Amino acid sequence: LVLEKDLRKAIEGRHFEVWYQPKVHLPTGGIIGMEALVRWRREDGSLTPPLEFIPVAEETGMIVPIGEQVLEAACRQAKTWHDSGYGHLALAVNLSVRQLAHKGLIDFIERLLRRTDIDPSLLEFEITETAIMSRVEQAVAVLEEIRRLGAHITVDDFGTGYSSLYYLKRFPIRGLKVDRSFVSNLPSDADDLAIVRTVVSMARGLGLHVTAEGVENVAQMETLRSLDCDFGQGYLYSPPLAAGDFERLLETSG
Ligand code: G
Ligand code: G
Ligand code: NA
Ligand code: MN
Repeated sequence: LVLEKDLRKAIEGRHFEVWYQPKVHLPTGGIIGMEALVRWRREDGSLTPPLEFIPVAEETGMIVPIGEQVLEAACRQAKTWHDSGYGHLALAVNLSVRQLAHKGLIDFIERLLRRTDIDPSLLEFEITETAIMSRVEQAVAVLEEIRRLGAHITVDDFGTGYSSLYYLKRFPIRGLKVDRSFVSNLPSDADDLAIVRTVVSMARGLGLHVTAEGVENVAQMETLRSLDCDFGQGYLYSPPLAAGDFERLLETSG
């Protein structure tokens, strides 16, 4: 309850920060974009990670205004980076079940795209398969609206939830993000190796991109490259960074 009350105040005061983790093109190692990840800056200056407040925000519906603040800040930041000559960086933003169910979502995104004037095709929403499957018909309608606006959808934490191969064919998605639990024991775990190889092969056949998350070492990276995985994200490249630090990373990675 204390957390809930503090969260309400944080929404009013806009006490959230957006941090960015680079997404890397595995064959070349170049940064192609970033995932926006929310953090809560407390009054004592400390930073509260999403896992400590997203569940409550989700239960109470507060994820809707928080998500709007995150999306707005991230789009403005992406626009600033594009205008500063950092290239066509893709921006990935997470969407939860409650946000998908919120009636105002599409209007909000549409207005935001107009206000910030960012290229919609550079905006990508990460949605877990669990969120999609929790109310399939409603989710499909929202995904189709997002596509109509020119933005893209990636299935997050792929392989961990309850899902159906049927939706990969039917839903307007661009890519799959292989959950880090399948990446962490590469290359020694033969099962994980087979799973990632199969996911990549299936994705190829369906015309989808594959991103591996949780890439922490060179052996994992090389294995993912040899499996023809498109993109990687993880501590090997960089942890999530505050905007200023991310900008320095862009400068040094040229
Ligand atoms: O940044 P970190 O790895 O601690 O994030 C933990 C979890 O919180 C991730 O699963 C991520 O998807 C989720 N998360 C982070 N930022 C956001 C956000 O802005 N909106 C939503 N809905 N989830 C987020
Ligand atoms: O899928 P999700 O949106 O939860 O992923 C983002 C979360 O994963 C963030 O909380 C981030 O801090 C965490 N993360 C990012 N890279 C790595 C990594 O290489 N290893 C591990 N264990 N966690 C990571
Ligand atoms: Na994500
Ligand atoms: Mn994930």
